[in-house]
Amino acid sequence: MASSSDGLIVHSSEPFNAEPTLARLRSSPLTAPDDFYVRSHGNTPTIDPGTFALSVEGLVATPLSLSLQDLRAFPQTSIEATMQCAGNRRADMLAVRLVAGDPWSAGAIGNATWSGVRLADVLRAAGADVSLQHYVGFSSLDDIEVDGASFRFGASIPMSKALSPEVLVALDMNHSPLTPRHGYPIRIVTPGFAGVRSPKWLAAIEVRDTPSDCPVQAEDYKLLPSDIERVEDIDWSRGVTINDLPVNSAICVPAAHTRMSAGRLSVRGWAMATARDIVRVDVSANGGRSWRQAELEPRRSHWSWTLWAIEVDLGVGEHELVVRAWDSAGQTQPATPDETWNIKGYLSAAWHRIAVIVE
Ligand SMILES: Nc1nc2c(c(=O)[nH]1)N[C@H]1C(S)=C(S)[C@@H](COP(=O)(O)O)O[C@H]1N2
Ligand SMILES: [Mo]
Repeated sequence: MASSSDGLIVHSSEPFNAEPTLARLRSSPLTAPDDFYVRSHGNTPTIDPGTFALSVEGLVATPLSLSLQDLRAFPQTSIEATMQCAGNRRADMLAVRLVAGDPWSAGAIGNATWSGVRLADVLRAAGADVSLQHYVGFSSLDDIEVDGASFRFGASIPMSKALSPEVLVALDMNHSPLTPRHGYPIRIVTPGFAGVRSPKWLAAIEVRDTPSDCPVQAEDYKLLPSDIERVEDIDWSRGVTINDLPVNSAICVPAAHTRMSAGRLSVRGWAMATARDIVRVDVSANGGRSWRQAELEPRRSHWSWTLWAIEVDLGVGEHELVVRAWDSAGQTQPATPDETWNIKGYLSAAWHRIAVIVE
């Protein structure tokens, strides 16, 4: 694993996949675009904003072709929302048994203010048939190659989610135009769903009576049962489409394997339960034998993460710091990653544990 000049931890350079260090991630409630993880399946397309047009098609009364100016003429909305990859924290599952995919630490998550047009407004303008049996499909301009097959990125969300006011056709991230790596000139932002349902470099919106048939939707980002232990044995029809994400949390500060002298240590991190509130964050300084509650920062938006902090006193020796979060339904995280192990390493959300050494 190499570090790029801009300081992200790079898992692969082509396609570009990288995450910030956890200390950097925790340094601000709003993640700057340069600190925000990048998960790309293919190239970063160069798109001419002057000629760009978004098409809206499929089960609609009036197909549309919308320039960036047309999109800016719709009512504009901003929403602060956390985006998280379904593969975030995969490294913990990899430590249990081999999994397919990049070994993300706990940094494939970021929180930003997204601005643009409500997807529901665009669908309404096209006279979409908004039956709740329908899906809204998205196709993008990046080229992906997997095992010799080439295709463009595509994904879909159910109509019920597409009509929800938080789902945006976004033009701006933290009040500046999207950067190329994050989808310039436009992307979908689907708060509360895994990042894969937020297509970057969006080219077309299609109202459909079936989910997208792009392999990204049809053959990937599904939770497979644990008896599928090898990539060769994957049968996608046995997988469940991943949309919303389980309650999760991580310790960002201190870094794992920090050495310090005895005394007080500030422990800080993130917690996330997508659409639900985080109601409690427990921290242990003895591997999970006893717990204290961290202080929660007020949640800034219904769709954003909850940042937490706690001070612990540590004597000489090696200590295992652990965090687990609880959501408003009383759900918490599994103690170990083998409880939810799956061959693709998705939804890795076990108690996050780090060792610190006090000398
Ligand atoms: N067109 C396109 N959109 C995409 C992807 C992609 O590879 N191509 N990756 C998806 C995945 S898996 C995630 S987690 C998020 C990551 O968004 P980011 O790179 O802006 O953090 O984008 C999603 N949208
Ligand atoms: Mo992702």
